[in-house]
Amino acid sequence: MSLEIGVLGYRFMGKAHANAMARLPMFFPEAPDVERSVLVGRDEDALEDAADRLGFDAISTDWAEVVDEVDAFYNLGPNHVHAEPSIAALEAGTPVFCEKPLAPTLEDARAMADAAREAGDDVPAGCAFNYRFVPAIRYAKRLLEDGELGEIRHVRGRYLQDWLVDPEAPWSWRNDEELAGSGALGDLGAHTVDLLRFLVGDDDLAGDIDRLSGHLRTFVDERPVEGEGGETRPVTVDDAYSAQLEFENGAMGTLEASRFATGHKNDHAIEIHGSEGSLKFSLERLNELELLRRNENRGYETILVTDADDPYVDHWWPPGHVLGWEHTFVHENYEFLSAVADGGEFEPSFEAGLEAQRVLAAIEESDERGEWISLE
Ligand code: SOE
Repeated sequence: MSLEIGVLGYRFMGKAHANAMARLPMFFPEAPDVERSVLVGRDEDALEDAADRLGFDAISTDWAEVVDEVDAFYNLGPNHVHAEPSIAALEAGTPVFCEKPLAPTLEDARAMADAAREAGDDVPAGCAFNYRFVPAIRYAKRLLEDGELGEIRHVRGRYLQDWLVDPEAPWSWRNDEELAGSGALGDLGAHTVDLLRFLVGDDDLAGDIDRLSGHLRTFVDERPVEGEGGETRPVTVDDAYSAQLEFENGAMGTLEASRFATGHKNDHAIEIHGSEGSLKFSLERLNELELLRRNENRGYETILVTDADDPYVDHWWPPGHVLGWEHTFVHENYEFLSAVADGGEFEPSFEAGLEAQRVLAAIEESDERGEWISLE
């Protein structure tokens, strides 16, 4: 029997997840069978067109009619529609996979995590932090868990894009606090915060973030509305943020993201330094991990994470036949849908989404108050 999937959202993320579901039977034959049953949105014509292209059986303009009719509900809409439909689905006992950031506000994220807790462990509620599913990131996690880097001292993460560097770039929901919650902070920073928590958040590594200081900046306050003959709308979110972190074990962290980093399109990079070694990862070279072992005194070596025994790689091509960004969606869909079929748990969960949101909210609070904020 196939799992029937309802998906809210048919643009960028709708396409990424629909593509992932379509790839599963070919490359992950052990994944449960899924049917792209119903695509949800507001505009019927656009929905019809998208459903055709993305392989959905039906469309609906009312998520409330869908959430308890399907075996899993994907919430891939803008941030301001994350909470209500996801909570309704969980209340109906339907597993939910929600795009990041979990919600526009900490309050919404808390309500979503509460709903997930109440739904119980056999109703997976996942937050789609896809970068956890890069093979090189899984490889890095294994090294860290095996203690290869020793005591963690420095953790660095930056996520740079440049699609708003032109002051005439059009206004979108991503520029609006009501709709998005925050700007570069939530959209990009959420990924980095989650990735660092995934990699070094264990108690025997850096542990939780204890306290932080944050700084936000909006460079362009108003943007033209596309096709509206000169009308502009205010930008009410950050274009860039930076933060300093202190971890439980005393490690220091620095974070940064921007939509104004000229020339950088999707440059997400992580660096970790421990007493025994260092590692570097960049999304722009996502098949590689750079590792330095202090005792070997040879500088960084580049590990190509494309071997059959590397995480997820055996499902794809022979060694050296590299993977890309879209594969991360296939991997996370495989894990999420397997959890749905087995009634098992999925990580990153809504709880992980909430933990990331707590960090984002503290960064905003620190910026507003001009002081360090404790997360305890
Ligand atoms: C923003 O440009 C964006 O599409 C994010 O929303 C995604 O989460 C990120 O993976 C790529 O950039």
